[in-house]
Amino acid sequence: MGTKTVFVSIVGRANVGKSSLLNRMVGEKIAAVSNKPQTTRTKITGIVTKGETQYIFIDTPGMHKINTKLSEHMLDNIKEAVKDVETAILVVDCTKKIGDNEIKLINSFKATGKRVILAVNKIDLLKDKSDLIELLSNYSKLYDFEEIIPVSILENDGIDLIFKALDKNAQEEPHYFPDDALTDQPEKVIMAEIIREKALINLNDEIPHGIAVTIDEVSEHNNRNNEPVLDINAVIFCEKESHKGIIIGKKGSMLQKIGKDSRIELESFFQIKVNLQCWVKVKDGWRNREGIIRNFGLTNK
Ligand SMILES: Nc1nc2c(ncn2[C@@H]2O[C@H](COP(=O)(O)OP(=O)(O)OP(=O)(O)O)[C@@H](O)[C@H]2O)c(=O)[nH]1
Ligand SMILES: [Mg+2]
Repeated sequence: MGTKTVFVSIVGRANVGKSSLLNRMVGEKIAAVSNKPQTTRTKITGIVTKGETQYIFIDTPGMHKINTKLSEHMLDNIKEAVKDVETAILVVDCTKKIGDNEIKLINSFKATGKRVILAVNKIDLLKDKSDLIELLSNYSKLYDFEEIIPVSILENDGIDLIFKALDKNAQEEPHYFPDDALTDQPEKVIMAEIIREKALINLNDEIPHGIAVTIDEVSEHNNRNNEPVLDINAVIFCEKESHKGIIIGKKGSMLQKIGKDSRIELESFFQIKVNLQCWVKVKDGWRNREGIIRNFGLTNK
């Protein structure tokens, strides 16, 4: 049997559901998802092999206006993902009008003659599906999309149609990853992202954007019942002393909640008991400090 491979960038403005789509396609939760814009900060690769075809997805940060050094790196990641890959999925939110971010992305497709599938997401939010017709027609005037597919990633509606559309773009090539691979992210990055997602989900307002998580130590020991336990030492960084207080919460309650939610997902992902220690530290205005951004692994890889 010949093997086929297709590389696909997933792009779109913040909060439209790109990482949710990645997780759906891969069939496992590998990318952080939250209702806060700019959840994703780097390129995240998700891999699915179905029969002869390997699909390699590159999730990207949401397209946005630059406001920090970190966001410059995030935009570089998007540019590179559009440039390097022949096929893209543009994800848009069906409840939002076409905006500058969509226009910018479409212009970059035009410059490279990209093959693009338009996934019009969140159709579960529409009471009247006829509202879609005008939006789909407006998008079709902007670019010669290979296909325009209304989807609800939340309700797993239309995902099979995206796979079908991608099959047309698969090339006769060897598979780049083992057939059971899900992602190329190192385990420590997956751990840090799970914790950052739980912090994003639990915290309000401006704090989430200033959070970074590092995993300092991972080791394994056997508990009294002789079961293996993964010991994880994590640090949640924030930008201000006042934010540290909020992340820790009254009598440590917020940090406990973030830690508990994280532990449950870590145990389910890694299929092992987890003992998680989370610390909170301040790094003043780190999102504008190049060296720290680099240390956190958030520069363009
Ligand atoms: N109602 C509805 N919500 C959805 C759907 N897909 C995703 N969402 C929600 O939209 C929010 C954003 O989802 P993400 O997958 O993090 O979006 P993203 O495009 O990766 O966002 P950034 O990484 O910030 O650019 C989350 O609260 C999701 O649960 C959908 O089909 N319907
Ligand atoms: Mg995302």
